[in-house]
Amino acid sequence: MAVERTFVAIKPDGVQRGLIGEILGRFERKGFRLVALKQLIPSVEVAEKHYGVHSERPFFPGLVNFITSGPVVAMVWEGEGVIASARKLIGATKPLEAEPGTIRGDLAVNIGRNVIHGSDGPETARFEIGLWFSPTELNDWTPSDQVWRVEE
Ligand code: D4T
Repeated sequence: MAVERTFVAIKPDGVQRGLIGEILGRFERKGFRLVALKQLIPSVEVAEKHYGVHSERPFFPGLVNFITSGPVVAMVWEGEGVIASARKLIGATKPLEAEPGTIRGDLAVNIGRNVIHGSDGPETARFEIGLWFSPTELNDWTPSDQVWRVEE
């Protein structure tokens, strides 16, 4: 399976609730590589571009207000099949329908406060990484214990 990169963001509710460490730990323990990480309060422009596909939906203004309301932790994770796997770790969009063991299944109850975002496909991942990060913020590296996760 190909090595991919995906964009993941802990939303303002996750940051305010002190869930950063809990969430980062799940991706680390799974065996993915963190290649970029920053905390920022997103601009309305970035938020509107990020959620552009939802611009006609009734929840769009509230969504943009929410995502720009406080710090977000933006990340890029790398690994084999990381795009689909991150979505599995995150769980269903509606937290009450998310399986126990997933981030939303364990840590959230409401769709408008569902703690975390993850890119939903390769094209979205490329777009979102480019929207949130400049190329110089992405670090190429190989963990020294990689041999214990991936067959040579
Ligand atoms: P994100 O993009 O935040 O990872 O969520 P998903 O990929 O799992 O789900 P989505 O694109 O369908 O929704 C984007 C974002 O909008 C919020 N939302 C969604 C909402 O507040 N009310 C709604 O009715 C829907 C469908 C939650 C996630």
